[in-house]
Amino acid sequence: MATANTAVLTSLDAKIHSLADIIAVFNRDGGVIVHNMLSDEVRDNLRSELAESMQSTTAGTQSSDKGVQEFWGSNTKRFTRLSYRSKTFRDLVLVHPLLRGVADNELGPHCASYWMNTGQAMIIGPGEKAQWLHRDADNWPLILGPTAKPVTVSCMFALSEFTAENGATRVVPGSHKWDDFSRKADDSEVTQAVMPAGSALIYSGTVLHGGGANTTNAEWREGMHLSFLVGWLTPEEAGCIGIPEDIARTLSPLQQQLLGYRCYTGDVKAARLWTIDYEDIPVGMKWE
Ligand SMILES: O=C(O)CCC(=O)C(=O)O
Repeated sequence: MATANTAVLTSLDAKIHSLADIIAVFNRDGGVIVHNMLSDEVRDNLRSELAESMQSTTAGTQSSDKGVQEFWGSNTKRFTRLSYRSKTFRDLVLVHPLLRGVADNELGPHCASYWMNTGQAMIIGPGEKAQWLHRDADNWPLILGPTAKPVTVSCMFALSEFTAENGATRVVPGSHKWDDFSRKADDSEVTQAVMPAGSALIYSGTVLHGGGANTTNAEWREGMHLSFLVGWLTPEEAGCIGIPEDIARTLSPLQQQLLGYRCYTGDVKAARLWTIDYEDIPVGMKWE
């Protein structure tokens, strides 16, 4: 007999609930839906600044690796360099105060600073099948496990409405606290982050999740992922290569640091990572 589905994701509202409320649910469930993370105006600007890339990017990967092909999805469009492609992204999403509040709380105790792991459009097209469930911290397997410290925090912004049919992210609430990370989730433990446009799913690097199947005929689910990573680990995206120096020079120190235009220093005596000439990265450096 099939087991009843008991998996639930809690929805809060950025206009009503405090950061402490959001962190409490995030800690309990490993994921929380937050409504009103993006205003209509910000979302419209993001969509129009990213429209050309959304159109011109072809679905699926160019990699010949079968694992990458399957993970990516054959009818899913992905692209990064969002800070280069969109001023609204770099000014209002990359430094989103609520998301940074969650990341400060989750990652702050384990690093001197964290940086962008990746900012990635994840646009799931009709006919796409469900992605395998995974943990974002799978990227760093030697430090993944039930007793490991958190190293990454992720957020999936809904640029269009996320429905059960168009591929809303599948999540296994509570799986960040499992004693055994090799355990497979039962169907009854999986729910979906169904949410209106402008909302976001903020989730732990150790919660099981994956893109949902898109069973619609013509709807593209427009997701925009942003994740942060402790500054002493290598991120998924080469953030600073993705944004030219002439734009980087105009950004705030925080934006520069999140994008990898600053060195990592501070939590261990004399630790200095990601340097040039063993100095902080001088934006606008002359290449001689
Ligand atoms: O598209 C989604 O909803 C999630 C995708 C995901 O988790 C990933 O590609 O790492």
